[in-house]
Formats: sequence, structure tokens, C-alpha cells
Amino acid sequence: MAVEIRKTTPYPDQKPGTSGLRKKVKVFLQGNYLENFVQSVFDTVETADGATLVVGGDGRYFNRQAIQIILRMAAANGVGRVLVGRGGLLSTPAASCVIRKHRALGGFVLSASHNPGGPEEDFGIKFNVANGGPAPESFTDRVYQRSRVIDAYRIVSAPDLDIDTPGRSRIGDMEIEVIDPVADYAELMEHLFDFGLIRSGFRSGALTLRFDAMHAVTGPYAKRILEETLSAAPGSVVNAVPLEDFGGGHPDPNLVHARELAAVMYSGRPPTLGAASDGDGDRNMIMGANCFVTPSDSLAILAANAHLVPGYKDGLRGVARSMPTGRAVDRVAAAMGIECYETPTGWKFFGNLLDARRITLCGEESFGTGSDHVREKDGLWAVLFWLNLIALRKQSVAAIVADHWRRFGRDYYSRHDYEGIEVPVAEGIMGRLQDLLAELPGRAFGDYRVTLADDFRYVDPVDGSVSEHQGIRIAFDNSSRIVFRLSGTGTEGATLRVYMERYERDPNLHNLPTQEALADLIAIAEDLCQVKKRTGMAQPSVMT
Ligand code: G16
Repeated sequence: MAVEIRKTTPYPDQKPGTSGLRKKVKVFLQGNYLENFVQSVFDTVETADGATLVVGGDGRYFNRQAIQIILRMAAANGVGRVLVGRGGLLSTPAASCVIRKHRALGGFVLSASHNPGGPEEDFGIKFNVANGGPAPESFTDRVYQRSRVIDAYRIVSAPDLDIDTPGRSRIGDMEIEVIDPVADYAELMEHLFDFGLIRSGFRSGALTLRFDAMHAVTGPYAKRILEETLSAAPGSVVNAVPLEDFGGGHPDPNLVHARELAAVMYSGRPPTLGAASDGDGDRNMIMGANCFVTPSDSLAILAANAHLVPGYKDGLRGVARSMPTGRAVDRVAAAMGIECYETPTGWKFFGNLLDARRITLCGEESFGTGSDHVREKDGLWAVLFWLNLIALRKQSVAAIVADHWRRFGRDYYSRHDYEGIEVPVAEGIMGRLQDLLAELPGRAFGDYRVTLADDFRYVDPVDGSVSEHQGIRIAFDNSSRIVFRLSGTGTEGATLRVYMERYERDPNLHNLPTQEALADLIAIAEDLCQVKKRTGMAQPSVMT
């Protein structure tokens, strides 16, 4: 099969963000945009000769076309075998699972996660390495450098392949196997959780569920595992058919975008557990009857109870959270006498800690929780973990949360996002905060005295690599904290994220409305960053 070497010219903007390259579909459709990025990855990988590659995505608009291009380029770059999810589908955690199980060189995961899909919306591509996790910064930096000078890409001519029928086919010497996207992942879940116990909970009616797949990739996984295998009542999984535009919705599992689910959970007869997942299935939102569990609390609760669940019965080696994530899990780690690592935002930073077996569980405030079972965060895994806990403890979600707060205290937590800010204005806000850092320690804002003000710098404890400028941290003497950073996943303008948390030990004060409990910090944050004043926005775009 003749390999064509086609000339191309570089694009200046192919620097991967927090999680891969995310752009408007229109950007990916121009010239050789996708081809340049894919070739830059192949040029960065030492050799793809004869190796196995995994390809799949969240089913959004352009997923299928992108897969056909990647297959033809893989054949031209010497790949021996490609595993493709049927219909082009593979959730991000399932892709990680398949890469690990089949000892692949890595995989292309096609997704812009929780960003909307469709011809006018977003697309994304990310390369995961052999451990199943997102490529580390040292790799993505080299991909970016390559993309700035690339002058040719390799491709073969071949008709489009059938990616909807399981089975094998070939392009030249390269074999393509269309696999069931759910099978390997479902098998892994069965090893981690007590499926028998969860199944009896559903069968007896003690356990009821509403899982909102938001017309994204988790639908087929949730139907198979929750309804078909675990006997959740038919219809427990809603919006289960993946659509190219997610039904026009925003597949972001939070109280704003999963509002249908939230309405059910605050209605007269809510199920025991309410949950939602995002575009590519790596995020999760957990709710109980009249109760929302913050991702930071969820991580802490899973850590505190992990030894009760089969996959973690030997206990945890350590835990980690991203820097802006609430510190509830730190308290659990301290009580257990295990290490708690604080990493920059981005799942890729957990990879080394997991590979070095320093941690077992990790999570982020951005609705991501996971463990050493794969190298991505995992939405459905978190839902199964909660189902297992509820079935075991025979308590409601609200009761489990309240018990946890009684034992460890409550960390009130909220993130305020200001979206679509003009980039120079956002840079001005961050610049002002930088300028304030030196003078903040010791300064009082009412009852809050600053004990630490810095720009977070991470030194990876495993390989010593350094990541600078990972967000502004301002801590106060009453165990409160404010963090400011710019999102690295948006595709238009800039998004300022303001994270606030306050610790409360007194059980009589554990049931205040969150925004009320954080009112002082919200005012201090505005005083410091002046986002409302500088943008004219009266309110955050999203509060979680
Ligand atoms: C990605 C990363 C996460 C990160 C999140 C938000 O998630 O994998 O680690 O927390 O983005 O990042 P930012 O605050 O920079 O927008 P996902 O689900 O979008 O792949």
C-alpha cells in the first residue's frame, strides 16, 4: 500500500490545554488541521511500528470523520493494529482501560468533554500514552513544538472503513478491529465492586436510581451495566442515546446543566441516588434525595469508606487532589495516616503518582474522581462506588454525608466561573493578583487574616518535573481559602474560576446554605480580583 507524503504548513495554535487540543469544529475543518496534529503525535512517539493503537471518542460531531483520517494516517505511520470502539465510541475511562488491557502504545481520544457539540460547537483530540493516561506535559510540549514546524504528513488512500460492525478488516498491513466499547470496561467494574449486593438492592427496591447520560457517551455503558447487569429498573438511565450534538444540551454534569436531574432529586419522590456524567464519561455528579454532594466531599467520602468495597479492601496507599479541590480529603488522609498530594489541575498530573503506587484514589473539584484502576477519571466508576456504599451501609446519601461531616467537619465549598471574558481583561485580573501576592501575607479582611499567598508551583515528587503558575492560592488563619485560576479547557475568550472554601467543625453549623456560609469569602474574592468591576458581570456565569 503506497504511503503518500503530503505537504502541509504549520498552524500556530496547536498547544494542548488542560486536557488535549480543544477547538471549534470549524477550526478542525480547515485545511490539514487534524492531520497536522495527528502527525505531530506520530512524530513524537518514538516508533509506532507494529504497535497497537486505540481510537475512539464521545460520538460528537466530526468524531466519525476524524476516526477515518486517523486510521489512514496510522496505516501510513507503521501502526500494526488499531482497536476502534464500535460506532467510533469509547468513553475516556474505557479508552484508558482498553489501552492498558491490550498493552497498546497509546490511543487517540476524541472529545471536547463537557463542551457542547455540533457543527458550530467544539471538538477535541487527546493522545493517551501506554499507561492509559493523558500524555504528560513533557510529551505534549514536544507535540506542540513539532506542530510549529511540521511540513508534511503521512497518509494512505483507502475507502472509509465500516466502524459499526464488530470484527476485523485491514488497510494494507494494518489490522483494524472494531470492538464492543463496553465489554472490557464492564468486566473491570465487576472486579472492583460488589455487583451481587448492588443487584439485590435494585431487585428488592431498596435501591433506586436515576442516571442522566446527557445524550453523551456513557449511555450505552450505563444501560448495559446498571440496567442489564445490575437490574436497575428499566428507564433508570435517561438520555441514554449518544447524539452528535448531545441533543443541543451542554453535557456538563452540574446543577446548572443537569437541571432536569436536579429537579427530580429535589422533587416529592426522588430515587435513592441521582447521578450524571459528561460528554466523554469521565466526570460524575452525585446527588441523593434533596441533597447534592460536592465533588470534593465525594472524594473524601469515597476515601474514608474505600476499605468496605472489594476493589479497595486492602486500604489506600495514599490520595491526591488537584490544588483547587476542597481539602475534605486531606482530613481523611490525616486521620488514616496516609499521604495526600496536591497537584495542579489536570488529570495527567495524577499519572506519575498512580504509576509509582503512591496513591490509590484521586479527584478534582471539576466533578472528576478516580483510582488506580485506569489512568483517567471515571464517571460511572464513581456512581458504582456510591451504589456499593449505599447498599452496604443501608443509609441514604444525605445520611452518609452528614455522618462524614460529624466525623471530620464540613468544608463548605463553591466554585464561581466567569465565562467569556476578553483575554486581555482576564490577563489583567490575574496580573493584579500576582502583583498583590507580596503584600498579602498578614493582611486582615475583617476576621480573615492571610497566612499564605502564592502562585502554585508543583514539583512532581516522582520525576522532579516542575509546573509553574498553576493558580493563585490565598489561605487564611481560620482554615479558609480562595483560589483563582484561568480555565485551560475553554475554546472562546477566557474563563476565570474562583474557588472558595471554609472549614466548619461545629455540627450545629453544618446545614447552612453554601453561598451564605461563604458570603465573607465571596466578598473578599471580589475585593481581591475585581472581576465584577472589570467585566461588568453582575453574577458568575456558573456556580457549582
Ligand atoms: C479536564 C481535565 C481536568 C480538569 C478539567 C477542568 O477535564 O482533565 O483535570 O480539572 O479539565 O479544567 P479547567 O479548569 O482548566 O477548565 P475534562 O473533563 O474537561 O477532560
